[in-house]
Amino acid sequence: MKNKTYCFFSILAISVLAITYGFTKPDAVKDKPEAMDCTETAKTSGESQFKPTIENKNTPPTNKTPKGMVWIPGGEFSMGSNVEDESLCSIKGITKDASPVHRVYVDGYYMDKTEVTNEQFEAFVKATGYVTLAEKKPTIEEYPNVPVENLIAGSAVFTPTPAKVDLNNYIQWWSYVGGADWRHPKGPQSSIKGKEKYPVVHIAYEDAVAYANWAGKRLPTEAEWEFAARGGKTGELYAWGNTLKPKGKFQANIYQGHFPVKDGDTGEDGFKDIAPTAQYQPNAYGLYDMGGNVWEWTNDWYSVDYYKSLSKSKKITKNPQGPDAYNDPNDPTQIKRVHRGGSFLCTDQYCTRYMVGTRGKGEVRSAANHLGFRCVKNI
Ligand SMILES: [Ca+2]
Ligand SMILES: [Ca+2]
Repeated sequence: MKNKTYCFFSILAISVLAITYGFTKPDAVKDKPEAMDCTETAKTSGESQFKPTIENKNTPPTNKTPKGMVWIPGGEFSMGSNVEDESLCSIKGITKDASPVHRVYVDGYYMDKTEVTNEQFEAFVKATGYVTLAEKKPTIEEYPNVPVENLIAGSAVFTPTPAKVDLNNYIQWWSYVGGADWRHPKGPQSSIKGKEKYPVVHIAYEDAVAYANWAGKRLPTEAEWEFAARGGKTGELYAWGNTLKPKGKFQANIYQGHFPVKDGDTGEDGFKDIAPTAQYQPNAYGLYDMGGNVWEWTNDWYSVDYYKSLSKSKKITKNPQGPDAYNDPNDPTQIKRVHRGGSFLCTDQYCTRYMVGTRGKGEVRSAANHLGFRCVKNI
């Protein structure tokens, strides 16, 4: 375990905490979840900052739509979040990187209906012989201070804890597992046999870009991702509306029960782990799993104050491509890009980043078993 932990920090320098929860850990997290003041509805700050979404009118011929994709018209919309709390349990302040809400315009594009699946990624690997980062042994040149015996190929795997734990220390429920990769999501003994329609995981940024290039597609910008996720609606909390469980029914694969305890996930939404893609209703654009299941890479650098800088101009930002450089003051040495949508590990006790306007982030060479992607394509 010592070696694993050492590798975890030294080799991958993984940003799982950043991927999942953000680094700013408030004192409130120290409370036991059952002691928290949990609500059904997220608190938002003041008057709504959202102005109506104005979709473009142009629609390309439907017979031109690439297989497995849908047309996203683009247009003008209010981007970001004014949710005050990270969770529905009064954890303060972590969503601040998604404020203020600001006005953005994006051109139209096609987007994959689902997260990229194992069978899609396998077709790419068969055609190209591509090897993902998680499958490659880290080199001594990359990590001169790490003992050679610790340089093993692998990735981060969610490992439930035997008992309740303080939620301040994410290392308790993430392990660096040698041999974990997209074909072996939980390590060498696991496989993706029969999981062709599940999202591919253990994908680093460069792996996602390589797939997209091969497929004649690209990764979405953060603005394109959010425009699509909102489905033409204005300022709603989730990709499916304003209520977490309309008519008592979950609309996404997230986490219920006590996090991150072994057998803690009750699977009330139908799945206790990762789910096949498209198991819930699509949003208004026909997109599945824009909330939950696996986090999705976007192409933008992560900068904590990017939204603030855009909103200062008071103009509508046209086709934003992200900031010129990454900037996470809590973790300044890590090169990060934006993740969106949350995952099957997001719980209302702790991380509600399945809320459509909120943001995630991850170190570009780090992967995990709750991180995948989907692509877009220009007209
Ligand atoms: Ca679930
Ligand atoms: Ca997703």
